[in-house]
Amino acid sequence: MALQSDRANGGSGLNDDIGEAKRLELYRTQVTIREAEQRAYDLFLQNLVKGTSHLSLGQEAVAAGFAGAMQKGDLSFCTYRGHAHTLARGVSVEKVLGELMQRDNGLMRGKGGSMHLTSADHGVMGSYAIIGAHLPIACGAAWRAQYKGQKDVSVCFFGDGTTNIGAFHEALNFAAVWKLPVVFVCENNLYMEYTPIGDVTAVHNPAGDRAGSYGLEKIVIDGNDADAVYRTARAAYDKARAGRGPSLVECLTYRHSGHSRADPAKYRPEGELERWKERDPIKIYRERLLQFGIGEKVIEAIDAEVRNVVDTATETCKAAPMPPMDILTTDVYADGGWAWRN
Ligand SMILES: Cc1ncc(C[n+]2csc(CCOP(=O)(O)OP(=O)(O)O)c2C)c(N)n1
Ligand SMILES: [Mg+2]
Repeated sequence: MALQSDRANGGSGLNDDIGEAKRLELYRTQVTIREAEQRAYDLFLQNLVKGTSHLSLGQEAVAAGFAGAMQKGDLSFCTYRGHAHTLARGVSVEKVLGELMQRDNGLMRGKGGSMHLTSADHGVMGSYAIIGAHLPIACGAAWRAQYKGQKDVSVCFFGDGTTNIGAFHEALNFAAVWKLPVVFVCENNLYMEYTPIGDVTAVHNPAGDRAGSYGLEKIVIDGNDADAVYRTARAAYDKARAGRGPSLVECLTYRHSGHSRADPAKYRPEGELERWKERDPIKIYRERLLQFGIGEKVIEAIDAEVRNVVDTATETCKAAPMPPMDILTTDVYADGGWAWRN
């Protein structure tokens, strides 16, 4: 199937429109997500991460590319598979791991856990565990920007399975009618929970083939190539800021792990994972950096720095206390309290 990454100039030709500083940032973000996610899994095996968690191993380029093209003030809306997008907006590894480990130093002092990462200061407007729930919410945020004449863009991430739920279609129609500054990003990792998306979907590209229904361009890109993702994101944000309405981008990618921590992913055909690992986004990007003349030493230094950050964060979180019980009665409502009012 032809990808449309060339349309967005996202092929792997040596086009240096991105620049070395941004490329190094895209690489660092992907490695940070990779290392933090692997650590989250190790900590789960040690029974130090409670509750369920959904990793983005293999999907790092989508988070890095879309966040890398955002401006301060742009808003991200994530699913339960949201560690990657939260880290990509600049939330520290310590805050994320601390939250997964239910520690007082966590992003929300351990109150939300893996599936509810939120940091308004970083523009991370929540992680939503109900499939499709956040697409209309992202429309609301974008409508506010349009109404107030503000220039931020709302960016909403979701999976392939989400395209078969009503809220997806309602949100797409609403955003298109109102020409809202919202970018819908489908991470097509080929599977819903355990079901291949192709088995239950009437079209080949679950997001791309539906775009025309809402008067939008079909955009299907290589979601494992951070440059292709970054360029596509930049074009979509420019369009949104110029008042030319929403975009729907389908990123083809693959999760290396199971759906959630409890899933060994036995349902995948033999060899599929190995084939996708040959197109590992971090492997692709290392090669890209080398093509652009960035030395092995620079790349290895980034790898070492990131490992150090993750190791230090892990130790800090292990030593951090659990939150005090009184946080149960704080921050329940916007006024900081918990008292019920009619
Ligand atoms: C409304 C609703 N129905 C069912 C579920 C259970 N559920 C959790 S994740 C998931 C699969 C979602 O697949 P996809 O949108 O492809 O996202 P991915 O997990 O692959 O990132 C389902 C059905 C849910 N959380 N919400
Ligand atoms: Mg999926």
